Amino acid sequence: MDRIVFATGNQGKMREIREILGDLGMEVCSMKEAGISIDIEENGQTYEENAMIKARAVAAQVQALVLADDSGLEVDYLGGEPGIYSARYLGEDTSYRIKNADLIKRLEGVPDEKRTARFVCAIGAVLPDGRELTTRAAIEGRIGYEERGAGGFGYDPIFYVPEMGKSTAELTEEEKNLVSHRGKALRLMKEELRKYENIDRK
Ligand code: ITT
Repeated sequence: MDRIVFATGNQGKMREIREILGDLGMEVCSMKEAGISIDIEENGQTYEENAMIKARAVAAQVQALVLADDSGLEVDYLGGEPGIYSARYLGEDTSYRIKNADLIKRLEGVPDEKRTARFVCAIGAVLPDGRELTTRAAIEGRIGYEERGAGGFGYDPIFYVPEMGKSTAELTEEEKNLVSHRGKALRLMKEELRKYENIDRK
């Protein structure tokens, strides 16, 4: 195995993923870079199901280790919304300015202690021999009162991490990867993969 193809079309995710997987000593390419452009219907009921749907769809097109990420923001006061529908919330093409403003509005008047939320990430893997693996992790936080920070992507400007006193959009990429749902789930996946095969070339 010398190449990982990551089944995502989200450039914000891809930036973080390259950094987190950088120490594997393997080429990490997006599905676009691997020459794959397919429309994948994410009709699973869980993050894990959707991650495996994406990973399997790309694995059917390429001989490589294929990984996929399915993630979302769960707001407790909204019964876990938008959850697995985070990318599709208010429409796939709606700007995050609007999505973030909408969530803040829905939490108007809600006190700090009831603004709890988490980012969740499941990573799915299809190994070149067809074996499948999943990992999952989360980061706990709160929905802020306004957008803060210019880093990250998506809901980062409204996801406030109390212990850090910052939103995830105010963290450097390195800082975010150390604590984030994606950073943790991908590191767990690296551990799983190492158990299966010595893919760590360093
Ligand atoms: P791919 O399916 O192509 O990977 P996607 O953006 O559609 O891209 P998901 O279906 O997994 O991916 O949706 C995840 C959504 O959850 C993402 O679009 C953001 O709205 C939100 N999200 C997940 N992780 C996030 C993070 O680290 N920061 C901000 N928002 C995040």
